[in-house]
Amino acid sequence: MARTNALLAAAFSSILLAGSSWAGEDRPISFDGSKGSVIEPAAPAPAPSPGELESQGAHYWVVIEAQDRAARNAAADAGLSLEEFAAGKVGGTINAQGVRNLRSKGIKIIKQVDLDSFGPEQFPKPDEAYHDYKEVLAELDGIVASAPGVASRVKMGSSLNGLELAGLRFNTTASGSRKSSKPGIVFLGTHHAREHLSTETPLLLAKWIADNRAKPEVASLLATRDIWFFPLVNPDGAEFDHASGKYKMHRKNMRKNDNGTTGVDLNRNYGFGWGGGGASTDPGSDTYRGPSAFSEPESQAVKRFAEAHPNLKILLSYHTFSELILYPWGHLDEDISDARALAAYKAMAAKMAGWTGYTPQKSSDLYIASGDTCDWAWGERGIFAFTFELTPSSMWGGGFYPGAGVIASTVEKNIRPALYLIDLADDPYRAATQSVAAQAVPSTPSVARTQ
Ligand code: 0X9
Ligand code: ZN
Repeated sequence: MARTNALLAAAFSSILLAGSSWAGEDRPISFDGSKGSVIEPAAPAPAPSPGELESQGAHYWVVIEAQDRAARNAAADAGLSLEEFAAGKVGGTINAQGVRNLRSKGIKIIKQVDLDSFGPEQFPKPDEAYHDYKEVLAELDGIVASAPGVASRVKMGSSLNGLELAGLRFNTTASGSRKSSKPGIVFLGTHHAREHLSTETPLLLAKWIADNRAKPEVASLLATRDIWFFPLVNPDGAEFDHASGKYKMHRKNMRKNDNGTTGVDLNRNYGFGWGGGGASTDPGSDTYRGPSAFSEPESQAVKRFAEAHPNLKILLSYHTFSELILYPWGHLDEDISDARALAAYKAMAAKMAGWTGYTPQKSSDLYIASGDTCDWAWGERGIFAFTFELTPSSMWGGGFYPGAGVIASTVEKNIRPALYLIDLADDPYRAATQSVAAQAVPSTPSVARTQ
């Protein structure tokens, strides 16, 4: 992929969150203080010029003061896409109207950096290990060709611009769209355009499964499960984000909104709790929910896919970044009402956190957001649904653009959780009551791309 490397450490060195551990009433993640404190304390935010503010395209990284969950929710309601969490502060992306909303709510902006001001010199190297859209298709074809009788190419639908929502299915008795009664699980990547590592992870996990299909523990899962991977739910946005050779920090799909702005946040567009908190009505916001639930072909495709496969028991949606494992609810403060399911969710999240080092928590403990994939999957379909926020843990570590060096290690640490969930797909409730067989993972898994 002809795009630039992610040495954003340099680009962002002046805008990062202070390195200290979380001190609030809740403690979503720890922060690696060794990376250094890079926010000067409480300097007044430079006011954007009126021209900047009125520009439709104005797009900022901001760091705001947020001592607790209520403050994070207020920021989410203002249109901030919350991405990084540290003691008393949150970092994220926002448009000009959102900045005005923050100010009118009295939320203190510690830092504000115009994302459009980053020049090519801040993205110095090609980052070609990542797969672009065509390379994703080629990689999927290569995996399928390498595992005859086990893997098949599938299509969930088409994006707004007509790109294929392509995927791969592992099923030894049903290929393509044929029905299967085996317990099902689906792995989704890249609802958000700039989160390119969330394409690589499911794609290369699928490759790892194909490459290791003869191992007894993998073979037994392949024989008894219906396993789906769709690594690129938002291909239009992902292509736009990298195609010019300079990352655009674009989050949404490529919908042309009535007011001239671009994009609906696909992870605010699902129809369970749609229109609630933490989702914006401003088309220019990074968290714009869209004009109606499931207004977008990409979220519609996921909906139709889930409806067409009632055997699906588990869904995992990969995002970046912050190294978290999130489970419902996202749109409500409350726990899900099914106590047995909640125990299973917690057991699964804790187990997978142990393997990855990611922090497990209820989504809304981080911040309220409505219309996300997982609330719909759980609330409407009863599918156990997780959001993984992958590496890195901070903007300092590369944020959305951590470079090619993290791909193999991220895939490697996600193999065991993926196999664990595949195993549990027959009865996720047993996570809380039975010890689930630990899946053997070789110490040096092969996760390299071939296409
Ligand atoms: O905000 C999102 O859509 C997800 N995070 S990301 O930075 N990748 O965009 C997390 C959604 C989880 N849901 C809630 N926090 N409610
Ligand atoms: Zn995301």
